[in-house]
Amino acid sequence: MTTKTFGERVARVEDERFLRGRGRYVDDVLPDALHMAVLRSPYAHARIREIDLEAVLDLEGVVAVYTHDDLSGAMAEPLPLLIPHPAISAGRTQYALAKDEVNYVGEAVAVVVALDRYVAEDAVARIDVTYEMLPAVVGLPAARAAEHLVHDDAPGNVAATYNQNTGDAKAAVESAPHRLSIDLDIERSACTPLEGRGTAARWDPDNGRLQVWTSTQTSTGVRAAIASKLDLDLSVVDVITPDVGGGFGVKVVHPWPEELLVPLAARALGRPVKFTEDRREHFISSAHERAQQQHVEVGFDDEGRITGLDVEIWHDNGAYLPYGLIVPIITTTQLLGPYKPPVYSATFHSLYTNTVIVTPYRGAGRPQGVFAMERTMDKIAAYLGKDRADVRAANFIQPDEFPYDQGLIFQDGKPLVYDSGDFPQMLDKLKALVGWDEFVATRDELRAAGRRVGIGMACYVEGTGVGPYEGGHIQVETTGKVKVATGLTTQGQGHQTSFAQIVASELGVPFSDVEIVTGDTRRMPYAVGTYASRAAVMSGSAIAMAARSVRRKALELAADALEANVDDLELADGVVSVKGAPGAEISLGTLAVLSNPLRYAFDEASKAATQFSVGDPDKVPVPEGTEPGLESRDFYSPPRSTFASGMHAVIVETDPDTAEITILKYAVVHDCGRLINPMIVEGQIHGGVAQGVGGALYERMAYDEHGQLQNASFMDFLMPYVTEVPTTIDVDHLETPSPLNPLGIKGAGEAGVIPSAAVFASAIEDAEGFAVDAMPISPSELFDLRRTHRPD
Ligand code: MCN
Repeated sequence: MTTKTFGERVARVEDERFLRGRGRYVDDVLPDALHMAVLRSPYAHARIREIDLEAVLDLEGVVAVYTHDDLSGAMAEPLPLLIPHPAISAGRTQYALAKDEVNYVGEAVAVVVALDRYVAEDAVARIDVTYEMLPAVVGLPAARAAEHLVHDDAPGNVAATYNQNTGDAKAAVESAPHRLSIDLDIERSACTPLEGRGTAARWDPDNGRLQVWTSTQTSTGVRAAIASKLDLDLSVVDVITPDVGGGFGVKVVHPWPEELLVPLAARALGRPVKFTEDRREHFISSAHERAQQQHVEVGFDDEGRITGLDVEIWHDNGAYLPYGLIVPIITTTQLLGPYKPPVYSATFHSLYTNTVIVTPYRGAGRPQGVFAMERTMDKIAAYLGKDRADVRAANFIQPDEFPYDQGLIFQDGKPLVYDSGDFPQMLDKLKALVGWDEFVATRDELRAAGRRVGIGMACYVEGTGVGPYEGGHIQVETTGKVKVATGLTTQGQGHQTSFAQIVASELGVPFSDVEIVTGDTRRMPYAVGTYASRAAVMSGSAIAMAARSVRRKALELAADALEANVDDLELADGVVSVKGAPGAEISLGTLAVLSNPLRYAFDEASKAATQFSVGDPDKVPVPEGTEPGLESRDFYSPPRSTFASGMHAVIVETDPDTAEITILKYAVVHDCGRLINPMIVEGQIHGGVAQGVGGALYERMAYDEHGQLQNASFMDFLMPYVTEVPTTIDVDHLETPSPLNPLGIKGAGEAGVIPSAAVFASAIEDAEGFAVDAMPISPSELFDLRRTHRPD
């Protein structure tokens, strides 16, 4: 029996297609489309004096050229600021094509549509723009100094300053038995999905319909933006998300200029148009994240219990603010992790710089918050001469304290309340998994033998499954196959498998009979998207609810057909049977036939409709009050976010000469409530850890003082290879079910990356014996740090 697959390690059904090269990405659709190429600003800050198109218009193969002057109506207005917040004092967003001014290298200035990409790129190179250079503000120190401004109407380069607190933290720190002041620094990094951004569009003038394929995490968000910017009814715009080669946050919600310009050109020209981003464009014109400077004041007692925590953060939001304050709000609210400081205050300053915009990147502000909190824990332990695990344990929220209200407002505007968890048990599991006590006991021996080894740990919580809602539609075909649609998109998370497991288990059908469709507005027009580790909680719950409705309906139909009571029926493996009456059964496929006013039966062998009738004219085919068809559409809206949690530990060895950092052991204990598919969750964690290794040890966006990105290619941006990622990542699960949703699940998609910077800083500091307060720390940075701390 394959029905009860919830919780099983079912192999991912989507992988065979990908492994055989049969994935279908945006660049594979509309092969005969015209190509769009983008002229991007070569300067970080400049006024546009003139755009001369003369050398382009006559070029053979060029079909159209657009600058800001060619845009009208809503398209000529700035792109939306997605999540407004009252604390925003200067909320600037960019135009689809720059108007008068450019604010980062890579900002779109003009587009060319041509017969092929070669011509389009050649034409872009011939556009002659006269710029008047302005001083560029690059990096947080320059933004804070505010000697120059990115936007004239943002004094001090401040987009927003915002405080949340649970009391007078300064006073609490000052009156504490012990106090520490800590300064921390985190660099910019980037998501770098292997497939960059891409959009293709086709306009059907006869029906007035626009079809758009785009590599997005939010097809309905793109659809809404296109409809409003191009002044179209929502119902005439279809957005279809084909396979997406990774998103990691960069493909969420806010419409990219190209996602609007491609449909605009397709409609204007009456021909299909396509844009495919190259790697350099991705680095200089999509989005980055992570850069923050942090100052922590902490007061604590002799046991290491925090009595007051006062944090100030300077957050680099880049040249514009498409996402409002989401990232710094997440940093400052989820910084507290599994701990319960009695008084907490966090202030952040979101600052403009003349660099690529900042939008949530997997973990979205949490890695920075965890860095601040976990560095603080390690420093308290060092100050008191205590074990780092013990100091953490002394500050934990206890299992009997859930639901635990941190007294803050979360990014969704709701109170920050942890729903469930067990941090002491998690710490015990982590220590056992990594061999914490054993390593600490033998560490000195290893060091005496000349080895620089160190161990570190980091803990975090993650608010997952944010609202407002997500939907699921389930339809049983007359063949007995089950078609499921949910509106959010998929980028490699294994939704086709894990959602099918939910349906198989809830409905009582074979796993192999379930087919999942995601991210197609034709199938599910109402949806939000895949971000914030929300798909399992949101779509998973909606799909489960829809499956339960279909199951109810199937049992009612079967009761009628089999002349039995619903209570006497059972549904498994796609067949409803009367308990204890062998042979009294009916398949879901037949019930689907019976639920249809126009009845036809399907012959499995001949694959043909064998009967066709209008049924019994005196009898409605489905129970009274329900719609025809064996199907249901349900939506799930959570009362608030559910909190996943986790703890990571790593043992590292650093080379005394080259400062190379080798990972000897990496261990993860994770709690995402009930596991739908432990193998998929572990895959997500492994992927997150790999991404975290990159962020902690190698990757940074290397801007020069003029705002030119020096490493905008995979030759120079050090993404870790398989040689840098640990071959074994030990994962253990803890399941504290969420009381907030029907399946008891919490999200898992970002978990692996969240504590990486903190856990590596902890371990490298332990190995080297000096403070590691800036991330990333590549071998060359470690080498330099050694020189500072041990000049001999
Ligand atoms: N899952 C499960 N049991 C749980 C929780 C989750 O089996 N208790 C499964 C889910 O059913 C799903 C997967 O784990 O198959 C991840 O679920 P979830 O935590 O809901 O995360 P999302 O599906 O919403 O994915 C978003 C998350 C984010 S925010 C980023 S960024 C990210 C990530 O997922 N980007 C990814 N993982 C990625 N993985 C790939 N391959 N590519 C990306 O771009």
